[in-house]
Amino acid sequence: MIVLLHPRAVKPKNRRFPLSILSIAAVLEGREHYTIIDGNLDSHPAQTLERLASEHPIELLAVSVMPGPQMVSAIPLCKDFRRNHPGVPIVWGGYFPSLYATAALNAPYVDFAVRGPGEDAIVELLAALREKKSPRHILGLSWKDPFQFPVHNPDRPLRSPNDFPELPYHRLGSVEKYLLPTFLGRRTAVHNASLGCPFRCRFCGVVPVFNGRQKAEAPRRTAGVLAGLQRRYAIDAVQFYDNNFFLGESHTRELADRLRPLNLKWWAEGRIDTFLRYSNSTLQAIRESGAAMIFFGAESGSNPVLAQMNKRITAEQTLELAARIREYGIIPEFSFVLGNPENPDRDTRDTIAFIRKIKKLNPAAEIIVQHYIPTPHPDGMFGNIDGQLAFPSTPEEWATGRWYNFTIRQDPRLPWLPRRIKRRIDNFELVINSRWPTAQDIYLPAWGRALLQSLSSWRYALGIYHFPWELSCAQKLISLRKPRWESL
Ligand code: B12
Repeated sequence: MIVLLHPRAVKPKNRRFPLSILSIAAVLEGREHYTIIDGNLDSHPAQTLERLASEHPIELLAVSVMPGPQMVSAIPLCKDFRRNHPGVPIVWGGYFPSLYATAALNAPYVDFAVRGPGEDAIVELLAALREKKSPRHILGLSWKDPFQFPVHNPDRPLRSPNDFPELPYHRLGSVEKYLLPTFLGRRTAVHNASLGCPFRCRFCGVVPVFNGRQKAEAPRRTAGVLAGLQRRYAIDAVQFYDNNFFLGESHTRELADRLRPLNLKWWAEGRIDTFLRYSNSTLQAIRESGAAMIFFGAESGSNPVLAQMNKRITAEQTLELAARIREYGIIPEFSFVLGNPENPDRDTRDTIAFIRKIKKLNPAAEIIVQHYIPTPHPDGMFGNIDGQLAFPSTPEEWATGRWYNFTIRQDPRLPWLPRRIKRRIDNFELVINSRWPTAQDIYLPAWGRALLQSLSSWRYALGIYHFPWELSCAQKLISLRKPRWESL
């Protein structure tokens, strides 16, 4: 039997379909004897793993590992499993091994690391293990050769999602437990209508994983999958997890037209320039298809900084979009990356001023304030910081407080970001998120919203952000949802 393990990553109320492991399950379905353990649902995954091992011989443990909490959960599970079953190979896939393949392989309990797409890689790895062949030919695989450690096979080209079978949701056991209420609806599903992204922004962790490639699912198939979920499980909303949801206008138009009859509310991530190129009638179609909120990487209010990031948009386009999208009643969620290493002070001031302009044009716009947290980048990291940061060389080191806080973007301790500027960024974030508490927090009571707004309005009006201790206490009391912490 093959065990597909999705270690715990989120709190139960944020549980969603584990798309990564379901994508792997899709290619095994009907061909292999496999089972899924989802640590977001199963609170004792180690026991489940041992129970399964006592019932059936396990041939391969395949683990999906995202940087951060999921990697931290993966370590003890894999360590114990290796100790109890030393002969069973363990493969890691997902963003962690894709970005840090050597660090993953430095763990004695990781034998193989799959970089990038995993559907073909797992099938080929199983065949190589069974035939006792070298895995040298498996694209996107990193592995341990006793004579040359580690071996990074060439990257795997991205294939279209249309080439693979649909996801076997029923193999999750209790599908109901994944369809939880969000601001979009009572039963929210998640879906990927494409994989990868063709842009090469120099701050983005997606570039090294998909290497500037994107492949989309046919709109007919996307709508078919969602219609199936609606029929079987009565979904009423969907969050698209695509890195870059909006493609050519005709593709988006077809998708919108096909989604419309489903009456779903949806959220997705798109590019400002792409969206601006669409005609008014396409924007209307997007709205009528159920778009409630769209996340856009605005990143900065400075054109030279945007150019340095290789973002390929301008600040003027962001302002134009903020105004134009308002007419369609879609909430834009603009994300910013603050703290340009070359001049973090000026960058922070300029971006804060720019965000204030956006809020004037469109007060409903939501603002996500990120510190710039680099990931290795094939074109060189934004801010010319190559060589300034030595990334950890093992999962254990990534799990230490210093690097864990870096990954989860809480306290990244960046050599170029003085504490006082970091504090200014955090304080501004606290003020703006209190002045306009996110519409995404369905658990926030009306009194809580009113309290945050009244406590913060003078600060925002006067531009006084320092020492917002009263807001910090109020947010703790109310435990306001933080979309940034959830990376969406
Ligand atoms: C959904 C999501 C989340 C969810 C996770 C829900 C869950 N699964 O439990 C939540 C909201 C919790 C989350 C949180 C975080 N996330 Co997140 N998240 C995403 C998002 C939007 C989609 C991931 C996804 O499901 N993709 C769809 C599947 C099909 O693709 P995939 O995962 O890449 O899987 C393919 C391959 O990787 C591979 N594969 C994956 N697993 C396996 C396993 C095996 C065995 C094999 C062989 C192959 C394989 O095959 C799959 C099919 O080809 C991505 C951005 C994106 N659009 O990809 C960011 C992203 C992955 N997240 C990221 C980050 C940083 C985080 C956080 C650390 C940030 C934070 N604020 O703390 C946290 C913590 C992560 C954690 N909890 O452990 C980064 C990672 C890169 C980086 N910068 O380090 C991304 C890329 C966002 C970004 N642009 O920065 N996230």
